Amino acid sequence: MHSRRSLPVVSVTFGLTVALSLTTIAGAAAQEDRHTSDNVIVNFGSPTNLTGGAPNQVVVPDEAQLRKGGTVTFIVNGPGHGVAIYPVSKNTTRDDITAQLCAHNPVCGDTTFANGDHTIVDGKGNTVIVTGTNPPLSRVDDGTDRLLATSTQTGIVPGPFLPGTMADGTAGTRLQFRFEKSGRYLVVCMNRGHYLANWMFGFVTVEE
Ligand SMILES: [Cu+2]
Repeated sequence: MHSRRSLPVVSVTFGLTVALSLTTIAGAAAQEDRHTSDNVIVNFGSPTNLTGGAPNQVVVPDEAQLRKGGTVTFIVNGPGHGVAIYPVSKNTTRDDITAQLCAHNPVCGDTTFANGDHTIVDGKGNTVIVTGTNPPLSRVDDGTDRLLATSTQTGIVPGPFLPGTMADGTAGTRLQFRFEKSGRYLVVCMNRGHYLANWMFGFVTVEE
């Protein structure tokens, strides 16, 4: 599989050398590396605040860029997190998503919001996640078009959250996902309070 995949790369490189000098290619590649790469680390939970609560419930960076076929390694920090990945339209912004989550003033004041039924749409208005209510759905857990879910509910049993890096230095879950298709992806915490009330989500953009 690896050798088959590498063949087109060889022929593309050969084609480019006819038109461009090797120096130009190296320069272009170096420039591209500043924006995209094959492997990216994303902290799922703040790496500097491991005790939980809203300050921990962030994705760092909340915008990651990747080449097609590359991987994101999620390092889970702090308690109570589960990772889910959904494709969204390329024009979807962070503001598009937060506008549909619990309003912050400066934090979400509506304690029942996270247990309500919410439909999250992308920048084109297409439905991405329908949460349903809790109970019975104690996770953000819509399987439609989802690429990954670490803590999904089976029957009436909610999947456990992932062990995260702890304040005593205990290493948290390392979870690697390979993005085989270009596009834009929404990565959300499956913990209803983290995502719906405290906006724990980020994006991965995968380029050709
Ligand atoms: Cu979380």
